Amino acid sequence: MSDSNDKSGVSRRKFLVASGLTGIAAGGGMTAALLPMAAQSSEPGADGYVAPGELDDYYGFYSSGQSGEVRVYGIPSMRELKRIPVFNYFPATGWGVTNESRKILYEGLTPQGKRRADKQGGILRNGDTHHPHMSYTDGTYDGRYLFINDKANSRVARIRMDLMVCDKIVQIPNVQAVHGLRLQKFPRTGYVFCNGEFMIPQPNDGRDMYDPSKYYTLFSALDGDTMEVKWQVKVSGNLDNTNADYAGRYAFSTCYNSENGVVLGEMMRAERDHVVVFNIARIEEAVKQGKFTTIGDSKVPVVDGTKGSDLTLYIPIPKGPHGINTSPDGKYFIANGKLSPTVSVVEIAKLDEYFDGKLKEPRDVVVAEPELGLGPLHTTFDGRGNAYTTLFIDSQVAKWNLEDAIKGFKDGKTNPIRQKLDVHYQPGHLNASMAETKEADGKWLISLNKFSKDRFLNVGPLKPECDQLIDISGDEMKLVHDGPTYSEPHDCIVVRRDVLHPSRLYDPNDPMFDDLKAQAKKDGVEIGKDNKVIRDGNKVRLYMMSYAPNYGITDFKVKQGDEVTIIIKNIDEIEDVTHGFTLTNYDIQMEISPQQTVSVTFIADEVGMFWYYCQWFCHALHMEMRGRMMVEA
Ligand code: RUQ
Ligand code: CUA
Repeated sequence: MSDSNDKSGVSRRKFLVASGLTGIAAGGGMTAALLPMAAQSSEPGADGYVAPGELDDYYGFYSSGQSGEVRVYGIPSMRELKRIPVFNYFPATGWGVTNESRKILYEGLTPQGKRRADKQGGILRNGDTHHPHMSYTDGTYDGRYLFINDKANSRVARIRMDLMVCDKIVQIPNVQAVHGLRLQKFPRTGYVFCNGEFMIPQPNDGRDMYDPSKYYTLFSALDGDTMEVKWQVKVSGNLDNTNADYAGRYAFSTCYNSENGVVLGEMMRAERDHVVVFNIARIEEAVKQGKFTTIGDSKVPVVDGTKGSDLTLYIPIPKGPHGINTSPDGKYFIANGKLSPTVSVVEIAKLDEYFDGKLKEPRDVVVAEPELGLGPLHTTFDGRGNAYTTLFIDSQVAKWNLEDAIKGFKDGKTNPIRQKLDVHYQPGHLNASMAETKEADGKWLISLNKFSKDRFLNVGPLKPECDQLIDISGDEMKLVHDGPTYSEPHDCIVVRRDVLHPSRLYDPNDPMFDDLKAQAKKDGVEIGKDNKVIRDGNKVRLYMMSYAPNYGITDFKVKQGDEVTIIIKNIDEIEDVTHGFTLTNYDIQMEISPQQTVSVTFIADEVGMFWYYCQWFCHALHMEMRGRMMVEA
């Protein structure tokens, strides 16, 4: 497939061939002298500078916390390229307005979620995204999908990477606050693993509310292809972050509240909490053998993985562990101590030994526990044996060597710490280029700092976060860029650009348009060929095309109270000529990108003449691209 990031010009193509070679050159020792001049000058510098007109080497996919969306960045320039609406309402594209997006936002909700949505016009309005992760094949990104959690309303969404548009959302039953989310890395995704963070009465129908000793939570596995929840595991304690190995055998989650406390003091009592390891084959076998229950109106099989179960292993970890990160060689995972200055390194091969009965003590799987500094939250990797851990309280990133940490655990003296770099301020997640895959390449690291304080112009009490770009290609980490990000990315992944091949236009044959085509067929209309108004009782369906700078229909009339559906196909085939449809004073606004068909349904309840117009600046005559709806009494 051709790199869809080139422009049509010949010079751009040349550049891309050349930059493709520089990628190889980095690993293969090819000299820059072999490359055309343009390529030499357009390589992003060590300072992360990407010249005007040049493209970044990586995509960054960021969550947005309580903004409920996903953001796409260019790395290393840190330029924001796009916002993908997911759990939020987004007027620019009509997310939450169009029939197509409303179906995605509604159909995967639980019965309780649907009741809530029904009371507020059919959508849940809030989301809290934390953990964006891209689908894998054989341990590295395959560019099919991005998955993301919603802590606020306990959902998981899938984003199609060819369009960078969300295509499925499911609400996870029997849990509150889906927090940690990671994907099966091998042989492919496969499972989407997600943690229910808060412990709740089960079923949560009014029983046991005042008896927290009966609360519990669940670890869930959904199928990334169908977006069905396949099984859930009842656990002891709560669940924070999660991750998976590179062999398709285990998932593991941190727990910061093994005490089952409901107030802060109770949750902090124990010196050690734990990581729970899920033995996937054993869980699948238990489900197959019918060793499960169900909860309330949910049909999802729930197996018992509480302490003592042979489906799980509980590893005691100091104290309130938070992030959990698998090393790109697949050998270790690291649980970050948060309230302990240590991180705990677990050797994944030892999990096999434990489950085979060869190790007796759960702590026997821990092979190192270096003390790094105050408030370790998350760790990332450079693919050269080094790990990088955020220290929230110290406002630093600590670089340390994994093998030295293991050595130091045995000999009591080898110091694994290579460098500590100040970041500004209070870092949470950090992620290095391709570090969540076996192809970690150790070029760039992004530290997502929760506080920016004095780093930017003051914009009032609510300030942006400060995401910092760090060059990790050499022996020393170098801070090269401060980037403000607003409410409030938690995490990001950094993906080599050749992994992705986004479309330039919509494909009119995409199954996403099948529902509209089926309706059109019943109406005797061909979408993209006809401009027609169909009356069907008090339902009116208006089919039209848009092409710069025209709408296929410039006036139509309906009766007050009619249910009106507008179906528009943008028949322009020129890249980036997006149109829109805004119906003034009817609160309707949506995007129509080239070769896309969208629809919106509303009640024509206000009598009078109402202009509709194109709100994406598409043409010199863009202002003139409009029409009138007449609503007769
Ligand atoms: S968690 S700052 Cu929501 Cu990813 Cu650690
Ligand atoms: Cu079409 Cu503006």
